[in-house]
Amino acid sequence: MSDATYFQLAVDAAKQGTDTWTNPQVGAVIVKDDHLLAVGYHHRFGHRHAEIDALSQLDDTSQAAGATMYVTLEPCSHYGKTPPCAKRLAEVKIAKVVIGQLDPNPLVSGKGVAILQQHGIEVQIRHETGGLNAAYNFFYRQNRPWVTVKYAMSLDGKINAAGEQRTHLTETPALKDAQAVRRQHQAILVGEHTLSIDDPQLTVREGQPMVFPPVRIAVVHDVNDFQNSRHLFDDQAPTWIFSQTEASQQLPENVQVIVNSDWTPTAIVSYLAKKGIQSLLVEGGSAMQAAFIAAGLADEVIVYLAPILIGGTGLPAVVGSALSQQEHFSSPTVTQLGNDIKIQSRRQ
Ligand code: AOF
Ligand code: ZN
Repeated sequence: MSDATYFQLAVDAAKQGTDTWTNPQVGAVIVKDDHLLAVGYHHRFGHRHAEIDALSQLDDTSQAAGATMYVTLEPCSHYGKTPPCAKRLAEVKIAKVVIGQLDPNPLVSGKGVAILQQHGIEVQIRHETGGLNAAYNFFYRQNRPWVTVKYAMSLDGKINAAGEQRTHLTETPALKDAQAVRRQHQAILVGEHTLSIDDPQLTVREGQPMVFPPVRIAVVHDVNDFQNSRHLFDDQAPTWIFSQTEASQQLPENVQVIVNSDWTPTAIVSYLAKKGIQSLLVEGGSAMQAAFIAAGLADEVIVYLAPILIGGTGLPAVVGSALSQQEHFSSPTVTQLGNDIKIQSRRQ
């Protein structure tokens, strides 16, 4: 089989790692004399790395001598939660390593390849991600999380009818898809208007329970006005409240209040970067979303378009902050989901 085929097997294996959280999804296969000997992947944050998982599938590690490993990410060089994989590959006498991409994490970047080469291992880099780890790569290259702005709107561009009632626009297939979008982010954010009108759960309720659910974030003026939010203070996920004031009452253990006099999108994103959050989903409301867009901090926009006309003075999608100039996003991906349409477009 070709290099490309073996590499694709490693990519497919990596995708099985659904609980890697802020660690990358990584897959590795071991091949000798054109025979596939082992397939491994990083299963979960804190657990063994893909390379070690693949070695553990061999009947005997002596089989690794002279073999080629195809691995989607540069083998690590550091003592983290596990010892360095690059050294282990040298110990078991792997002859050649075909790597998808260099690791953008400065702890490793280039150092893994250097260790392999120092031990006489042939290294080939494909410069190919296999579609894996978009947020991980973005985070280490841009030093901030990837930001997605997501909303549902009617055919006449409104997210809500007039008044303080939540309007349901999309149907089950789109709602399910929105749950999958949540699953792809490490934090989900709403502003205080959405918090008080929707009392949102901000959890992933479709599919397998998540070992590391996204952090729920609410941006408010005064946390003490929201003690009665039913859902945000439950124990379903960690919750961070970005407030201008301290809480006067004790809050549940999973809730943290972080105080700052002005939680602008820039301040929010740099706080999240410091906390190692690689992806943020801004779910509402329209003023909060407009603020992220105006700050140049929307990397992707996902719109669910529902075949409903609201008319009147309903709340338009993304309203408030003006842009200094028009921004052109990528040619959108359009998906029909039942009666609704999903439109997805990224910053170019
Ligand atoms: C993984 N899985 O298969 C590979 C990783 O904290 P640690 O010790 O688990 O190390 C995490 C870092 O190790 C990660 O950011 C990346 O740089 C490197 N490679 N990590 O979780 C893997 N190969
Ligand atoms: Zn490693």
